Amino acid sequence: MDMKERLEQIKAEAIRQIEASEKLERLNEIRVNYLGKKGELTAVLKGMKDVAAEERPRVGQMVNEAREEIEKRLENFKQKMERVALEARMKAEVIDVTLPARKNNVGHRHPNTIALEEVERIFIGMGYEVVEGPEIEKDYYNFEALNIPDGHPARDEQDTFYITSDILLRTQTSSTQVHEMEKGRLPIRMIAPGRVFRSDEVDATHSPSFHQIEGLVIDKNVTFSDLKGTLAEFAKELFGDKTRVKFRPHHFPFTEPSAEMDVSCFKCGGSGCRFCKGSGWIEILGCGMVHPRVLTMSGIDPEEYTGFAFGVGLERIALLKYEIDDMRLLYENDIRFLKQF
Ligand code: 2NM
Repeated sequence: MDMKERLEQIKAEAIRQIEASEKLERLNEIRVNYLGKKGELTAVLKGMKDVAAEERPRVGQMVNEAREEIEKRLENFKQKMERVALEARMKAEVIDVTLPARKNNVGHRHPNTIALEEVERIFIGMGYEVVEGPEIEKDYYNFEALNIPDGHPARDEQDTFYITSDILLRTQTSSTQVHEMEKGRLPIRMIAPGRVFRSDEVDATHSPSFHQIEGLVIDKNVTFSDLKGTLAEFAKELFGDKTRVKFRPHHFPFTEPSAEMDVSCFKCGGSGCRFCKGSGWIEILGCGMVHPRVLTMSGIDPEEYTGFAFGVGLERIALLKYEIDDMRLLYENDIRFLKQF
């Protein structure tokens, strides 16, 4: 077989192998087998010594042409393989932008939190400070200092969770206000929001743990008119500009005089509806002028200073504002419920 035939054969076999390969690795093998140091074409060059001298340039050129042809075929086939692989990948990874988006279940602020932040915003706007205190209290701060002495019905063990004989879970956040009064920094304008505990059975309007916001203002010359003006403004900001208020005499041990405040029904405007049970009014909070004994016990001279205080249930506000008819919904934290507000 002459040199030309041999080269043609090598080239044809290389091309056959190239076109039959299925992996990039295989192309490298072929490159080594034919073009490498110990490859077939190199072997042909090494056999040049057996070729007549005048033939050598022509044979050398033929070897070079064969090498170039094989290299070109290798490169083309490599590119073809990569193109096919890319097309397969694009097909596999295609994104259908017309599919509906996956739902993102993010959390949601609780109606209590929304209501609390609203109340805080209103009082902060009137210059009040927000103060938090401990949920576990001494009997003294929860009862004694608030003019609820031993034997008072409000201390009834049926209502209060006692931890020891003189340590308990607070039943109201006024304990926080006693701590504040004891500090002796006057005047005071504060609200005390927080969790309170009472040994109640769970139903649509009761829970053993709920939240209160109590307010306290102490300064010289604070009067019941200040109380009325402040709470009327609070009601307007919370329930709307047209809201009217009325005060009914009441009794609390820690205030004298004491009252309950009603707001005109924000649903019917006061004419009477299902929401206000036909009365046109909705009971909203308790309030009064801080009892002189309460001031005295915390080291404030009732001859020099007077004050008013009030307490509202946070859940009550959330239930009213968002028209929720069962308090238990507020404690279940079902996201389908929470995300409505
Ligand atoms: C209420 C009603 C009336 C009240 C009293 C005090 C304190 F600490 F100054 F004595 N804080 N909050 C108060 C007054 C709370 O809740 C229905």
